[in-house]
Amino acid sequence: MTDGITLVVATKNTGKLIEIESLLKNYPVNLKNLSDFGPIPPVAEDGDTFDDNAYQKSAFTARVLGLPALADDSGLVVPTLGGLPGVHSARYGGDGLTDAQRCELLLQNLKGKADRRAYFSCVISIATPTGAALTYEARCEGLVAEAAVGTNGFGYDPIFYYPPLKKTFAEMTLQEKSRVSHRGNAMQELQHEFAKVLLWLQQQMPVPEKLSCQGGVVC
Ligand code: ITT
Repeated sequence: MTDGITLVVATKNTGKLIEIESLLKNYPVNLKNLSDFGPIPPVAEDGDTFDDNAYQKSAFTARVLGLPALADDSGLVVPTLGGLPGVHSARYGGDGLTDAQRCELLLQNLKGKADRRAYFSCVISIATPTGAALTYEARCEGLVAEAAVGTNGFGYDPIFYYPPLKKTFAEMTLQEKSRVSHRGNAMQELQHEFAKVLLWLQQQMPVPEKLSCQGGVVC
């Protein structure tokens, strides 16, 4: 926490929010999230790439709130399924499914396939109200497990097996996952140049006009 620059973490996904807030907690920025503000209109998230969608979310939120905003667009890419769920990860199988049902659907769709390679992709976009933005991206390679294992995390974590640690993401602590995950790695890129990013944000933000006061009258 600081009196310095405010950064709004623009996500409605609690799992993502917990990870991002934990990764930024020791950094000199006044972190806010969407629940610190009144309802804001939904963002059109209709890009074909993680990059497009991350920028749509960060730029829209920054413009609406008049504050710098950080958004994450991410998903699980399974090459043998033609890249699905990919950018559609949050809605794979339809809007009404739970995370557990989406995992089950993916397991069903991979039944009998020998190639279970998969990777998580993450793009972090930090935008200012003027629309200028910075982008960080990373991947994490692994396999789709044969069955869901573990209860931590969110989304596809129970079925994403990470061979170097011989665990699914849902069997890892928050810290373990963040050390190796797509989001953790993208955030590390940002953290490496955090001082420069803060300076950049300060330069991008409009300076409020100073009002002078004469005899108690603001003019
Ligand atoms: P916001 O747009 O509000 O940030 P969202 O969940 O809709 O929330 P995305 O459109 O980026 O976000 O969809 C990402 C989906 O990909 C997410 O809902 C999960 O199903 C999956 N996903 C992304 N990162 C993940 C992770 O670290 N672990 C498990 N699943 C993940």
